[in-house]
Amino acid sequence: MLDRAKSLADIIRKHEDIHIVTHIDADGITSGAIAVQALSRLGKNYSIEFIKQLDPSTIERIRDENHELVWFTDLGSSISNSSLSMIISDHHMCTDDSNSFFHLNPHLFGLDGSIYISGAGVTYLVAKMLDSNNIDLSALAIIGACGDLQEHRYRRLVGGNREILKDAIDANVVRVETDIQYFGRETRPIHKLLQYSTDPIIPGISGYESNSLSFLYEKKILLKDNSSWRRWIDLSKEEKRIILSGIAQRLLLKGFGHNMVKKLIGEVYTLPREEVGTELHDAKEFATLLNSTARYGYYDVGLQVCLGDRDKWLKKARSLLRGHRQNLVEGVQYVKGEGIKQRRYLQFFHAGNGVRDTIVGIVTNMLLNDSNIRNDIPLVGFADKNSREVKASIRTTQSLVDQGVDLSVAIRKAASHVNGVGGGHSIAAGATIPKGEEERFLEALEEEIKTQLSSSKDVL
Ligand SMILES: [Mn+2]
Repeated sequence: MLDRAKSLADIIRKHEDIHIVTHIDADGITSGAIAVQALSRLGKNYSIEFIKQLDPSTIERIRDENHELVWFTDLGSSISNSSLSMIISDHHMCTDDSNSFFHLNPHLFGLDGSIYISGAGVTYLVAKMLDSNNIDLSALAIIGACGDLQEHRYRRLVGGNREILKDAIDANVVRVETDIQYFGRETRPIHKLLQYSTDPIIPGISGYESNSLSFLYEKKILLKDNSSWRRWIDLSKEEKRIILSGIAQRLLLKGFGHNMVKKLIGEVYTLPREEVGTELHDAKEFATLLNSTARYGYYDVGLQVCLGDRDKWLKKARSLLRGHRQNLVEGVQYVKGEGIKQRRYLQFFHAGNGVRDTIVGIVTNMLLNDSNIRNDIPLVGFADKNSREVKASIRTTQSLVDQGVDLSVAIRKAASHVNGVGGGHSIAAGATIPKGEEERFLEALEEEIKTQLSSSKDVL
């Protein structure tokens, strides 16, 4: 992969004007920011755009713009043999490895792009090949990886991400600690952190504010320091230990095994150069802040924060974050109100205009992690993209992936069956399909998932 990164760097050096095309999620924004920094440090001219998805009309439009060189980051793996002058640093599943000399992607090396390295990670490798001084950009690659939940499966970054982490530690831009895995260590009041816990769910506490408060009273944990809510980072080692063993006890009492308890603790990545107690100090929280910008069309906001703004753009990002949280809560409530429809091998909901197409994937993931919703079959979420197209997001669990489910393959087949496009990762994937084709799409998807499950059983 490093050799390939070097080839991409060599191509970049031969050009003066480079147009970056990246994705609208946290991994895409950090990828774009790494590319921007690397090019501006080289003194190259650059421009950048953010897109939701790379469909044929977008590729055609970009080709018509006649850029000297286009750099696709965190997307582009689906482009097959186009006449564009381009390089690609992506980690999504790819089907076509022709002309792969300008395409850096873990899948081309037989590596799993959903955990091994992110879009920001592969883009970082190119930046590092351009100039070894770019290792300070490794912090952005760690944020991107966390944005794509790459640390989630093993509670730590592995593979290529681990190598990047070494750079980040050397450059003193990231610090690794072992701590609770719940979201919001830096910014959430402790009872909120427990109330919103999802993986593992704490029986009787997740989802219940009052139970979360009384659990902490019982453990004699002070909730406030003067007038401000204490956060996880404000707790002493001993207080953390008391809370963690209390949660572990509850899990074991309710019959969850030690494997579930083990999930409570893992690596967390902090950014020592950022202010303690802010969203920027924790890689996961930083990623969520970014997710609330470009998904709502505010592309510049997240990008400027990644490029170092800590003033007006950060303020704007924080206000977008509040809106994003609200939209996610409302999205989940909306779907619960409408109900999830069950089929044999999958379940689905159609939010229509009730949930934005750019966050339906996150909402689908939150629902699959909800204690009141089954997770033994994949969940599909539909949301209208416009009057002609529907966005479909599908999420499943690691356990189904281990049993042979590969959503990226399934959704690609099902989408092309109805003249749509789809792809992604084995555990999380998405597609855009024509409106009115939802039922045919679901049938094809369900058939494919059924085949995947039964053929993996044959092997066993
Ligand atoms: Mn990505």
